[in-house]
Amino acid sequence: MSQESATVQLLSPEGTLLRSEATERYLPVIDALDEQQLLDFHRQMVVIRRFDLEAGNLQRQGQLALWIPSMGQEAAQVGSGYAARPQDHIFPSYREHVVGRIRGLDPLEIIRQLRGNSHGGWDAAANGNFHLYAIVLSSQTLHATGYAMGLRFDGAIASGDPESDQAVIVYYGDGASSEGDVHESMVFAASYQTPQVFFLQNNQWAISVPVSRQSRTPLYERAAGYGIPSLQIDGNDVLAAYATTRIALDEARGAAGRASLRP
Ligand SMILES: Cc1ncc(C[n+]2csc(CCOP(=O)(O)OP(=O)(O)O)c2C)c(N)n1
Ligand SMILES: [Mg+2]
Repeated sequence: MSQESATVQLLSPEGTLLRSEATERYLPVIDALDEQQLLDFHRQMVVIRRFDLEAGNLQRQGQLALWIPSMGQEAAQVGSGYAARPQDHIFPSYREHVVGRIRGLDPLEIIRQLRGNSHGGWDAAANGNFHLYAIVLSSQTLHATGYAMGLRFDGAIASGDPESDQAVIVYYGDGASSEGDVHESMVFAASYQTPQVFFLQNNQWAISVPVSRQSRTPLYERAAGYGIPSLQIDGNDVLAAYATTRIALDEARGAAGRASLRP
């Protein structure tokens, strides 16, 4: 995947699939989906919004210490969540409730954690390799890169079989991208050519600080400085999230041309 400047959008505002030169690269990935899978995308987005509203209400009633809403980020999360293959490892931030649900995590586990009834989370191995939430901003990018380095050292990548080669996806926010941990992660990811996707959800705010104060350039362009290919997608477009993440993860696990690299 090379550096691309236009924002990837596969759905029109009316919800129809855009078939054009700009989208043709992604269409085979979308055309491979059947109607049931598309309905599942929609159902997951609707269900998690309802769950999110209920949890927000519980927090306002004093039943939860904290709630981290996912409203408005459903499409980015559902598309990328379904793009990961079963053997992949997911390192979330603290907002990817529906990604956890897609990987088999009971969302009540998240409620238990934020109610203080569990001491930190769930068993990732028993929940689709969906790792624990990270409240310390960006720390998960280091965990993800370390894990992805391990995959390379173990030879778990680049066999040419996307059904067994493993990859890693890590979620983080626009504010988190200002933390040093992201810089260190990207340096190691590029140096060791890790089988990994950095999925930055730019919701424009880090609590009260706008993204315009965090960066003078679009955040996805920073990746070029590390030698990491990147692109920007419309986060409200579930099909764009699915297709771009599926392709990026498969390129990462395939590690084309990099198999001879050794630590
Ligand atoms: C290392 C660290 N510094 C500060 C905080 C406090 N904090 C929690 S959320 C947040 C803003 C994060 O913004 P962003 O990365 O854009 O993610 P979003 O919440 O918008 O998804 C901050 C500063 C923290 N959790 N960890
Ligand atoms: Mg943000």
